Amino acid sequence: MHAWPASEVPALPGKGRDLRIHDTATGGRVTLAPGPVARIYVCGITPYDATHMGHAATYNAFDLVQRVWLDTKRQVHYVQNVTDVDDPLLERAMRDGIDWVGLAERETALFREDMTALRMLPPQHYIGAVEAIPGIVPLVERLRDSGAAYELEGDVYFSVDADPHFGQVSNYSTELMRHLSAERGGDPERPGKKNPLDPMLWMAAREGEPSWDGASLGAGRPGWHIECVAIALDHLGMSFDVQGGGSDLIFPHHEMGASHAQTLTGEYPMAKAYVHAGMVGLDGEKMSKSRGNLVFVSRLRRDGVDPAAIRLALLSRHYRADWEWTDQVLQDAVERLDRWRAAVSRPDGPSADALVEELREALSDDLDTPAALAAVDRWAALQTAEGGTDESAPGLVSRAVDALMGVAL
Ligand code: 5CA
Ligand code: ZN
Repeated sequence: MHAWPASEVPALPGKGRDLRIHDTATGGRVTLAPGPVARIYVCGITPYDATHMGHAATYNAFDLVQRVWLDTKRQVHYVQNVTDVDDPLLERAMRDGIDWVGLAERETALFREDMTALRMLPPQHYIGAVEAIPGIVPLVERLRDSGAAYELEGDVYFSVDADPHFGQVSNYSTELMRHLSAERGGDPERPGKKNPLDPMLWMAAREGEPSWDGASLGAGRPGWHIECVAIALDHLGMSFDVQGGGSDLIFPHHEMGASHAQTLTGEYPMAKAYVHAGMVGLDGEKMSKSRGNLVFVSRLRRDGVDPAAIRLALLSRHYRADWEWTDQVLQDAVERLDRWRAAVSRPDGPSADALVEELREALSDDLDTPAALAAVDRWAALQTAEGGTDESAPGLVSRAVDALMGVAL
């Protein structure tokens, strides 16, 4: 699959700081010191509806991770998937009486436009589940042949007990895992499973549903977690720097994915940090396609909202917080954008060298965007109140805000 066009990332004077970021697995902060190429996998969309503010907030967080790395003069190797075949997508296509392939293509195209408008950096490898199937089948066969997976009425399940590290991403209790498994696509009640938590690796072809050649597995389609593992291992290998997604992916998705990868390779861990963004809600509930309480990026764009204001709205909340989208959040962002643009449009201003260092410090400190915005606010207020004589300052502020936060002033 093709991704979307990259917006340019201006180079800043000096060098940024190594990223310190909260890791779900250890429950604390880790300092990531990748080699010359930092490696990141971020779970992509299931394309059955348009990009809402929750998605955008999550992708914003992982875009910032990359901008901090780029500022340390590293390269970034970024991989993202598209879950272009899965139960929710097939169910939506069925409900609306439309072709599931067409639905996935249409919503993926819209996602690319939203990401481009928001100046999110594109992945180098943007891979659909369907195109990953030839790589998934041999992995499932290997797991089965090594005894880490088993068949049940034609379907193939992963045995969580095969991984001694199972449970070490989420650190959730068995009871909570069971509850979340039922809620998020698992089938803990199905009779015949070795462990109720075991997730499906390969689903045998069902009447009326699409299926693919699975070699010795028989015709069918892949489970959700193995999809991301196959793509990540293929393009990044083990021990990549960041596995990212929203906090609703901690369990089962990232827990199971890590177990699949660790069992396949005998190496631990799959990722050096498991990083999760908080949930964005609307009217007291998590914004979600299945609940239908959505504010779409594309809708706001059609209504004439500047994408830079949408991005500033996302940046105004810390990525790990759960927060509510409101009209006020957007209104505040629109006003901030106006203030910042007025401040950088003057020919000179107060020196911005210290501001660049403040931004670097805030963002490398677990992506503290509220602190970063406050620092720019202070510079803009000083510019408005007193002005300054540094002719390079307004341009430097523009470049820093773009390079580190993806906001074009
Ligand atoms: N295709 C899978 C991942 S492999 C999937 O979860 N797709 S998704 O379309 O449901 O979500 C895409 C990303 O947006 C995930 O990282 C998910 O955690 C995140 N996300 C979904 N809803 C919200 C929300 N309300 N707030 C913040 N992030 C969200
Ligand atoms: Zn995923």
